[in-house]
Amino acid sequence: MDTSLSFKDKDGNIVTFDPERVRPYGDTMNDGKVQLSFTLPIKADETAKEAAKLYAMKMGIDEPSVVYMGEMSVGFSFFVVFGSCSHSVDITNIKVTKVESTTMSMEETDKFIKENIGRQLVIIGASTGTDAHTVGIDAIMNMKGYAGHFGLERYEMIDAYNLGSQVTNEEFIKKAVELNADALLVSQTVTQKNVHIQNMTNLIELLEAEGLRDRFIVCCGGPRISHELAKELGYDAGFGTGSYADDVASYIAEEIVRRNR
Ligand code: B12
Repeated sequence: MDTSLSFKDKDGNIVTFDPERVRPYGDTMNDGKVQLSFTLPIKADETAKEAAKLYAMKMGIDEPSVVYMGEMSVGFSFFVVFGSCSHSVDITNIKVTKVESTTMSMEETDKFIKENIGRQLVIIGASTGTDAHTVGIDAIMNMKGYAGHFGLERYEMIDAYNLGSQVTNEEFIKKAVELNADALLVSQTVTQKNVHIQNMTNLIELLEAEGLRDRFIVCCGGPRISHELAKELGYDAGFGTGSYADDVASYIAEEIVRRNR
């Protein structure tokens, strides 16, 4: 089946969008223009500029031009390179593992919980392990929320506890039991040397060892977390960039109803 799409651009030229061969768009359809930035551990001078160009060419970028070079610190240079890429991707066969739920607004979720569960849900969250980043979990839990989406503390039917950062998995579980939590929210930002994998795996292992895994809905989130990774590590759901309190609140409420059916 031919799924390509032809249309006229602003200058009246016929251009084709082919979902089996998608390329970056710069100035015109299919021109493959990309921009990338990186740092080299060499001082910013003409040799470094040439090295950056050569590196970009080895990455498959045609006619790269260094549009910015700056000194980061002594012996380190930062580059922005612009060029064309000839590769393409076929989007017709892409399958993405997504959290199975319909995102509702805060008001809708509160109403859903009232009507279908009839009590407040206890949700506890933290940035766990050695991770000191709090902005992500605050965005999800704090009263004021993030980007126009109120956090869980604002929900009438959710009793939310934000434990902050660098919370050990042991402390986290202890608090979850003490509060008789319905759901645990783990935030992980640092992924260097796969520390997030080790830490998230450790939480599940501890829960399993204490026979508590099935007692809680366990979710995780962060800039490099996907639902697929979360499932692989034994979590119920994973949320990445661009997710808000609405997404996780809706999921937890719907999941509790699903489990009690
Ligand atoms: C602010 C910041 C800091 C602050 C954190 C302050 C604080 N109180 O949080 C400080 C300066 C302390 C810091 C420290 C470090 N940082 Co820092 N930091 C950042 C920065 C600039 C922004 C992160 C942020 O706040 N994003 C905004 C939030 C809203 O986005 P988010 O976390 O993705 O959250 C959203 C989603 O992911 C999701 N989400 C997140 N968690 C959860 C949880 C659940 C349950 C759900 C549903 C959703 C969800 O919802 C949120 C809203 O949409 C990033 C770079 C960047 N521009 O992203 C580096 C960055 C994250 N830091 C980095 C690093 C390396 C560090 C340090 C290790 C540096 C060092 N060598 O000391 C230390 C960490 C020390 C430690 N023990 O953790 C790296 C991480 C690289 C990696 N892949 O591991 C980054 C990417 C910078 C970089 N390019 O190198 N950092």
